[in-house]
This record gives sequence, structure tokens and C-alpha cells, in this order.
Amino acid sequence: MSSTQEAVVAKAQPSDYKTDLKPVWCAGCGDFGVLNALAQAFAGLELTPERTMVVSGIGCSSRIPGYLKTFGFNSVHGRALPIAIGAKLGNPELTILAAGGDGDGFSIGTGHFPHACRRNIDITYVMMDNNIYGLTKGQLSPTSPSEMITTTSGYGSVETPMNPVGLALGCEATFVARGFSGDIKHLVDIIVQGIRHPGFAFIQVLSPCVTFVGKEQFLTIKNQLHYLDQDPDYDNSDLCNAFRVVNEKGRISVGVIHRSNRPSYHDKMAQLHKAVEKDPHKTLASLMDLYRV
Ligand SMILES: Cc1ncc(C[n+]2csc(CCOP(=O)(O)OP(=O)(O)O)c2C)c(N)n1
Ligand code: SF4
Repeated sequence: MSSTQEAVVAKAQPSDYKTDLKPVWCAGCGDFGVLNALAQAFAGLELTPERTMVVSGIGCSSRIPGYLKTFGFNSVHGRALPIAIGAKLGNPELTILAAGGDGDGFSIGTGHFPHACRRNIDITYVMMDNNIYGLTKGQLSPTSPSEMITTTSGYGSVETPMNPVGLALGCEATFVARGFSGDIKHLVDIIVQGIRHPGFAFIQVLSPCVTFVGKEQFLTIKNQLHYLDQDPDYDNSDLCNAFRVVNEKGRISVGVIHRSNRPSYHDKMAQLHKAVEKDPHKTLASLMDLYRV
């Protein structure tokens, strides 16, 4: 076969990563942007669908594994992270993403988050933050702004909202980013960087709920965007810089907020295995001898 006759291997296309299922999301929901960004990122990275898995909890956003042509697991409310981590421990060769909403991840699922950060397991967590419980029809979520009127806070909330980025930084996550579902190109870049990051990557995606928060949520976010990658003064390796982004007033910084190079859980396990190899008590029998009376 001459070189001109050689089979041309088609480059992966975003459509290769989408199932035939039509999303049931409301028209205009921010989650459409996240779905498109994920498909584009997967295609750009040429991920093998059979070696890629998307795990979610329960919520409108958590429907996303059903729309992606990778392995998927639509699990239990709040449990995307432990299941994704379990899958990664079971098969470290897989590319694993956990996905879900602010209610899923930062209410019932909060307890899993600090441990994912500190263990630095090599998975990517895409948290679609719409500041509300969408699927269950508009109740207050841990990230709802204090003044927000919801079906369970008719006069606004008396609670201070949780700050997902601040929590991730405080828990020493090695990759912390924020994107907007209304800027898909920018979001694709963040997701690609998150998947490539060798450790736990947390991506908060501002993903409006047009039905229970309102159509204005898109514009409110869009008008305040500040792109960190276009800011020459921003150094994302500096944790103090990153903490400054947490409580900004009047602008919303998007991009990679912080990145550091702590070894991943799997790197540390490999080191541990090496250390055990040198240990004279590495066999169970010799270990039992230590405790024999
Ligand atoms: C253990 C448990 N508690 C509560 C629920 C009810 N429930 C389902 S989805 C959801 C909230 C979803 O909100 P969020 O995670 O923010 O996702 P969204 O629908 O906004 O994308 C709740 C409370 C459930 N399914 N299981
Ligand atoms: S209720 Fe909100 S989050 Fe759920 S599909 Fe509709 S717009 Fe999206």
C-alpha cells in the first residue's frame, strides 16, 4: 500500500463522545454547556471511551453520564466521589471524572470532599454549581447566596453560603479551577488541564438554572467574569493569591485558580511498596513473629 493509500485514522470528534439520548434538561440550562465542553475536551485529549468513566450522584446535573459515550455510573445522591475514587483504586489506568451539582457535592456529599483533596487521588471532579437544588424543584442549596429567595427560603436565607473554591484550597487540593458553562471554549481548556493534572482536580463550573434561579443568572455571571489566564499579575502557584480570589466582591475570577505539585496518592503508594520491599518483616509470617509471646 503506498503512503497515499494508507488508511487515514479519523481524529476523534466531540459527537463521538455523545450518546443518542436527548437531554431532558430545561431549554437554556447551563448543563448543556458542560456536556458540550466535556465532549470537546474528551475529543481533544482523544480519550478512549472504554477507558474513561464518568460517575455522578443524583440531580439534574448528575444525569450527565447518560449523555456521554464513556462508561458511566449514575450513583446515589452525594456519593459520586467515593465511587469514582473506588473505581480509580480498582483500575488506575482509567481516566475518571466525578460530576454533579452543588447540592450533591456540598450538602450530603461534603464529607467526601476534604479526603479526596488531601489524598490527591488522580481523578477530576466537575461540580456544576447552579446555587440551587434543581431536580427537586428549587430548594436552598449550600451555595445559595444569602439573599436568594427559594422554595425553602421565602425571605432569603439566614445561612452564610459555602465557598467551594475556598474549601478546596483549605483542603490543599492540588488543582482548583472555576469555569462558566456560558463560555465553552474556556471551560474546555480548564477541563483538559484538569484531566491532565496528575492528582485531584476540582473544577467548579458556574452552570445556571434558568427555571428555579431564573434566566438572569447567566447575565449576572457573564457580566462579572474576570479571566485569570489573561491577568499578567496572577500567579496560580501562589496559595495566598488563590485565597484572594475566594471572597472577591463585584467580579468572578475564572480559570485555574491554584495548581501545585504534591505527589498523587498512587505515587505515594508506589513509594510505600518500595519501602515495604526492603522491610525484613514484609511477609505475614515474619510480621506475626513480631507479636509472638
Ligand atoms: C439520600 C437522598 N437525599 C435526598 C435526595 C433528593 N434529592 C435528589 S436530587 C437532590 C438535589 C439536587 O441538587 P443538586 O445536586 O444541586 O443538583 P441539580 O439538580 O441542581 O443539578 C436531592 C435533595 C435523594 N435522591 N437521596
Ligand atoms: S431545573 Fe434547572 S438545573 Fe434542572 S434542568 Fe432545569 S434549568 Fe437545569
